[in-house]
Amino acid sequence: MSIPSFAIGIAGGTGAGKTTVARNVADTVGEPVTRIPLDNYYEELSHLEYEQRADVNYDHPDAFEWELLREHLESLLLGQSVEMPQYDFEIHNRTDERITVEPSDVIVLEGIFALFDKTIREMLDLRVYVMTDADVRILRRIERDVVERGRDLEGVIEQYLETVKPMHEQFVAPTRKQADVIIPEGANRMAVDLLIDKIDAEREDEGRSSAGRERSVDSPTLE
Ligand code: UZR
Ligand code: MG
Repeated sequence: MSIPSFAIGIAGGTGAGKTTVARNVADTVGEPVTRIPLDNYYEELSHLEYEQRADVNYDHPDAFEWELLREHLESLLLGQSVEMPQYDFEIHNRTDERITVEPSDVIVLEGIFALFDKTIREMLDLRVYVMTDADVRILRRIERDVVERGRDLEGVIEQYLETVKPMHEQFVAPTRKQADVIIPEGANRMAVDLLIDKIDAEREDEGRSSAGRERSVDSPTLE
């Protein structure tokens, strides 16, 4: 267990390629990286029926349990493990299991609202916004929801127009102004390399750089 030396936040719209960037950073750092997917911090909704849960606006900041996320990020930054909730998109709810997540040298917080909360932003060393055209994002979103999450096309389109798009414009897109860096497209090798250089420089100060490790950036995947 270690006290993390670097925390990075990766925000951006749905389908922007946040997960790909987070995974590339994790792979390139070479050592275990502690990933915090914001999805795991959707509010517990067991008191609602499935149909009601399906109608929740998951693109609104109120859908998240911010207090728990703040607590967990703070604990990890202090070198303490957390019991992280797990989210199941098929049932629109948290699962019963929690997973023990240990802090490691680098922490990566990833999700549409990774840069939304001021307290959380201040805990991060580097704030990144992945900016990808809306047409590319919706195409990826359709593929992911239909192929991987078993949703029907009409439902995905309706949800996109009714909540995803307006909430993106109102709440997600403005957070790019809170970013230190804006990455065009998820699988942008140069951008990921620059991020790694920055992370390495900070960690070198603490004597734990991963410099010299082989770099690899894979293509975007649907997640
Ligand atoms: P990413 N989301 C669901 O579709 N169902 C849920 O139960 C919880 C979340 C979606 C959410 C948002 N919105 O657009 C997306 N809707 O997950 C964020 N509607 O995930 O950043 O990986 O696309
Ligand atoms: Mg993702």
